[in-house]
Amino acid sequence: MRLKYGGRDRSTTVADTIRGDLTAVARAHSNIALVKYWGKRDPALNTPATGSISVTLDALATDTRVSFDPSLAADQFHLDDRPEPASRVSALLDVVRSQAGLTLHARVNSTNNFPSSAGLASSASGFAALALAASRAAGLALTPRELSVLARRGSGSAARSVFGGYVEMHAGTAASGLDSFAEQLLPGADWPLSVVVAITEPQPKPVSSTAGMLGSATTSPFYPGWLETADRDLDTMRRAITERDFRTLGEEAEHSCLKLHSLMLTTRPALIYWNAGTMAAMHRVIRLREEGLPAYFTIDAGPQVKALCAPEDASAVAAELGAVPGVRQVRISALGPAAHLVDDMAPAEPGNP
Ligand code: 2P0
Repeated sequence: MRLKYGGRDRSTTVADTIRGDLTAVARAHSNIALVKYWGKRDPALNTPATGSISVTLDALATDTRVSFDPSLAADQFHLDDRPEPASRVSALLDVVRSQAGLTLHARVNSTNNFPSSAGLASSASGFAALALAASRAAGLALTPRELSVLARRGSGSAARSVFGGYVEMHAGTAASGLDSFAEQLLPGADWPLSVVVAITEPQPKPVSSTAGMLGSATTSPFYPGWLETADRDLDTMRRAITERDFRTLGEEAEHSCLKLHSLMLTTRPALIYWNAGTMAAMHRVIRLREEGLPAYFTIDAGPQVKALCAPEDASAVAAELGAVPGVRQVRISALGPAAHLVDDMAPAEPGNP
């Protein structure tokens, strides 16, 4: 039986009507990759060409409310209280609707407690929160692995933000994409780590990761080398985490970061995400090590620098990075939890542009 609403071309099934108010609110935390993802195996299913390893960040979070609503003629998406194009959100909602046998459109409201689209992985926390809120609002109870597969459809890095602590994403080989998911390697509490985030530019980045990585795969002469060395990097990082070997973790994270940016710099047109503050912060981290303060840098598809260090060194590293010319703001993050449902959304962070 199908019920029509308002005589228009929107319909819902009886199952829709017995699921309560079809609303859920979820929180997911951003993550930073220690071994980076850059390149897709299947762009349609958004499977990555290589695996990756990340840590989930407690201080950077997205809250997302999803309400399926029979009165809507199209999906609506608001980010930090401003209307945004809903196409990528709708694509993920379409997967949820098809799994749940639902035809309703949804109202989606998201807030980030950090600048969006500026190399702080807002798509990771955003799509992980959306996957959890949308699947629950639609009445689905997915396993963490199923949730990770769903989040990956929205954004590759989002598959990792489903989990807390140290997380590995598996590239998978299946044409279905069902073996391309993340899982936890180690809870954050088992090996506490701090990430000092040095923000050099809060404005959105000029080239999206999705477009950038497609360009790298087709134009950078370094892309074959990137694919060839991925498994070795993953093995070394996995071992460093298992053995709680901070020096190897840091050295490998810096290497993966610099290899990623070599790939970006040799893409046509070139992807130059760094600014002068980025460069100055990298050199400062190297000098801190020489001066006896163990810290290692990593940088994503943006100009922000993240320094990895022991929790007891975090305030000293933050003070040093905060004094670097071009660094506008510094945040310290511990390792964060898995994506989870919350009662209501936190208010948007004041000053978030
Ligand atoms: C990472 N990044 O591993 C790498 C390092 C950026 C640099 O994952 O196309 O936004 O949505 O799957 O997940 C950013 O890529 O890309 C990213 P899509 P996503 O964290």
